[in-house]
Amino acid sequence: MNPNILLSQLFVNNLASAGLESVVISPGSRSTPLTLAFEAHPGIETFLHIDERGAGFYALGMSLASDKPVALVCTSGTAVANYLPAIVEAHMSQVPLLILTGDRPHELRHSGANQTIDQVKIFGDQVLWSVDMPIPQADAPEVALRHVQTTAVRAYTTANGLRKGPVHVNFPFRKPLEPVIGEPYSVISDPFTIHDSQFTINYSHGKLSPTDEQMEWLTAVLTQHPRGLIICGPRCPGGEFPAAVTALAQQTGYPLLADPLSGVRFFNRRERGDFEEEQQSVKSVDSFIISGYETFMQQTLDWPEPQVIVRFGQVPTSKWLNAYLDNINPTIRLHIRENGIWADDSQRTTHFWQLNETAVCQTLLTRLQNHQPEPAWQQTIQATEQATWETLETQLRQHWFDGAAIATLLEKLPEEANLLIGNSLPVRHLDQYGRSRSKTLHIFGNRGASGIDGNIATGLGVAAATGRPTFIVVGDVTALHDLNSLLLARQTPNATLIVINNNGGGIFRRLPISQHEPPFTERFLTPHGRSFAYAAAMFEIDYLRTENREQFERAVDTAVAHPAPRLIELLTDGETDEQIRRQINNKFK
Ligand SMILES: Cc1ncc(C[n+]2csc(CCOP(=O)(O)OP(=O)(O)O)c2C)c(N)n1
Repeated sequence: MNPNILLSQLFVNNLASAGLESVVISPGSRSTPLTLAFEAHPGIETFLHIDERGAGFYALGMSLASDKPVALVCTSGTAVANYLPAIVEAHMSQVPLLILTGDRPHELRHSGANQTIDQVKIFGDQVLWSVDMPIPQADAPEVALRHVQTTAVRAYTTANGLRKGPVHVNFPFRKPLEPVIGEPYSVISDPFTIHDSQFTINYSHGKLSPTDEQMEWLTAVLTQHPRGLIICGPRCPGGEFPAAVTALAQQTGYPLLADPLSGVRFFNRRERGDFEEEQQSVKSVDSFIISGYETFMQQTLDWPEPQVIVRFGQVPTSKWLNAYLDNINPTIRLHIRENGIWADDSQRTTHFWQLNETAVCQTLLTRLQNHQPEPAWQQTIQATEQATWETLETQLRQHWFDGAAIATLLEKLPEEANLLIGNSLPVRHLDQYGRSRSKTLHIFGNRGASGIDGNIATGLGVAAATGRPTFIVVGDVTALHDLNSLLLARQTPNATLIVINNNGGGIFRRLPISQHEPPFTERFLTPHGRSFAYAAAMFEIDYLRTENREQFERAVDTAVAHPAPRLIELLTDGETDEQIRRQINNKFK
């Protein structure tokens, strides 16, 4: 068999045995051996996107939703470079990706050969590991074959380590790249027929458990300081973490400020037990989860200052929460992150612990069993939260603007739905107008680098990986940026794309540059006058045009009840929307 194909199969077999389940392939010649090897593997599902930039984000979305590495395959040249935006996001948000690129053999590099660029370490520090493979040889020694196997497993486990992220493996292939006509490449080669040894690799890691000393110290800190806050930023762990951290909030009496992307703001808090007990417990957990801070922190708070801040996840989305945290003087600011990645741009963290977040919460809970929190502190914050939402919800009912559309959508999303929230205004509106509730919503966003690129592809990747009802909410400029990813929409009928079309980048209206006309409108706002009806027609997906609350509600109801590849366009006036937002904010000043 062609050694390129044989060694690609050996590599892919070992990726599969390490746990790989999905690959996103883009078409090209130099990657033929990899494409054939994936195509032939029965245990790995193959997806396709012709645009490598979108393919990168599609894989990122799949990986975000499944929390497992997803592989990418592309040919040599600028195809490789098109992965960079998704790789940057994956690196910043610790999302595992395996980037497998076809390359020319060494004799064709730096020679003027067609479609040949320098791909070795092309992604620099944006990947966790970068390997340039040897050229496959027919008579490769056993050690070279074991190297192929080992590299596959190491690539997978490095991407999926304590610190997750992208890994790049570059594959130089010398022609011929294709099987001989008639040769059955699709019969997957058993790795043991490639070479005799029964060599397999098993690679795993555990979790980082806290020490007794750490837990003793923290228990003392929490019991001695009645006024504390727990902050859950984006990308907190999933699994048992939301329940564990909210139980910790109750046990310590520390209100929990939950970012919309933390996995803690929207999750079903019902516990087993009789109905009344269940309602009680949901209510009591609910009262500890605070989500109105982007609004109430715009005013001067008459609370005493907290003494302790315990943080999880990335830097919060909320500007006002970050400003508040920067302006107070607690004794202890502890940040706990098992991946060990610093996330504090105000440089105020006093204690950083690289520990498993859930293990810390659960251990503390057993130690704090008899701890009685002081009620005054929690009551102050809960009262602020309650009053905020009372006013805010009245305002959101009274006024129709893009922020109210996000609040309406949250009401209507079914339990266990996915929401990919686009950058720019959508994520900020979700932060400000998305009230915490006992309903599990899986919320994703590209907040590592906050790009407006690839947002549609990321959402469709989330939809493809989960099969759950998926809603993708983006602005019009964001949608235009990633329009060709609509090519993937028909294969994910569980995904609805909502484009909030305010004819340009509405977020810039919030900035001081909006006072400078010209060049504000032409160079920043960038109105384009496009309707997405034509895009929907081109990609043959359902289209619903909405201009007011009633039409929007009806469109979302349709999308929930009758899933289909669909685009809902919400036409709004950016200037009015911004005025309404300011008017509502002024009620809190
Ligand atoms: C790839 C990329 N290019 C440029 C930007 C800068 N940027 C941030 S928001 C924005 C405008 C987004 O407009 P739109 O998607 O219509 O959303 P809206 O602001 O109206 O919510 C731009 C250009 C960015 N974040 N990422």
